[in-house]
Amino acid sequence: MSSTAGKTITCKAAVAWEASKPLSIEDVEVEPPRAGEVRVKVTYTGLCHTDYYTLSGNDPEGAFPSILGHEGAGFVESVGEGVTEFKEGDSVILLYTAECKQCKFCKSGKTNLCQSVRATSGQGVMPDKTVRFKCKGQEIKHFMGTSSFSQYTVVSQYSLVAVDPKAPQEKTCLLGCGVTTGFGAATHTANISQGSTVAVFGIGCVGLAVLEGAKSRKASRIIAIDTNDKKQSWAERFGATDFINPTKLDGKQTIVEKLVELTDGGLDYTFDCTGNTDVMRQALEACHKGWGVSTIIGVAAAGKEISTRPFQLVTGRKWQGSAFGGVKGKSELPAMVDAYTNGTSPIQLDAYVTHHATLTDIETGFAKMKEGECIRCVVDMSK
Ligand code: NAD
Ligand code: DAO
Ligand code: ZN
Repeated sequence: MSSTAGKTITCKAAVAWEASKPLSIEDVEVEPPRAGEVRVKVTYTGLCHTDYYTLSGNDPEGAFPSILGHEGAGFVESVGEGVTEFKEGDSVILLYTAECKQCKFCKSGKTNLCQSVRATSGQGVMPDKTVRFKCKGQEIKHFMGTSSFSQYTVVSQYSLVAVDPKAPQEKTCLLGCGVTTGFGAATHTANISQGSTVAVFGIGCVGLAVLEGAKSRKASRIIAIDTNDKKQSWAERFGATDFINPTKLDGKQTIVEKLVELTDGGLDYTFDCTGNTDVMRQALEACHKGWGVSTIIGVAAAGKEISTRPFQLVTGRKWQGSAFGGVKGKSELPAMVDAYTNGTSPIQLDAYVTHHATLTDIETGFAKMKEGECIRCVVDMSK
């Protein structure tokens, strides 16, 4: 048993004291895990736009003060009463989309949206409605049931999965959100079929992973669309056959008209990976009449609504959404990690990491993310 088991651990964490303020590196106290919980030593975490979105105060579920971060990997430090699935030293990936295998949602076989801890994780508390973090005598909220911006975190036993310990956590942490989300949206939610045509709007981490999913399904044409020309070479490297910058069209055609012309009536599958509701509409309307399916992955700003003429749907286009790519974390991530370690994965996981940061300079990492040239910044939580 670890020497820290059963004791409160004091460690460093990036605390979000209030919305729109920089994260503050603090000494935090992390209580031992209670029944059904696991305490994890976080080694690496990716920075995702959702962390920034919540920090900006735009997330209706955002609660402060809190410890953000949801794309994390690490080792189990200790387990609470009744936990048999994990032991000290297990290499794990945190799951902001939990999987309990027992709730109505898990058992339905229709969705990955486990509800076992959803109500409490959305409120920034553990399933027993209390918190495990304290700083300067104040209680600190959890985030998405993960809080990976702390050197130690406590999560529900449903919010993590054990994976091959040989796999490098500085890479596998990315499977905790962006990469799995895009790849799964293509291969699970949309279930792209061989020979089909695909358009991906927004070529960040998520969009690149959609491209890789489409390529793995042998789509015949994969059109990447981004307002940033620098994304062209990225898109091509990840499987795009074409790249369009919609701001560089000659003015005679809209992006929808251009796509419909290029694909003889529209695409079989489109994806929004921007979070922009106008783009979501473009993605839907660029679908082929009768069968085109558009998948929304992007998270829109609070209060935004989508619209289209209902006739777009009456005439056979389908609009759907995807969270965590429709992937069930416990059931599916171990095999995705194994494919990575044995070299058979269709996902170029290493290539997504363009920037590095340390916990102490996590704010620099966020700044890089906002500059638009960063695909993913991975934070070393030990420094
Ligand atoms: P990102 O910012 O790295 O990438 C977005 C890309 O969209 C950028 O390259 C940007 O240039 C491009 N873009 C912006 N406006 C555009 C426009 N009008 N037309 C075409 N391209 C445009 O973001 P990311 O990390 O790849 O995440 C993408 C989205 O997915 C975000 O909204 C994020 O919150 C969301 N997300 C959703 C889930 C989920 O489970 N549904 C999970 C993770 C992330
Ligand atoms: O309500 O059951 C639920 C799940 C809500 C979580 C959906 C997450 C999708 C967007 C998150 C972005 C990345 C963390
Ligand atoms: Zn469940």
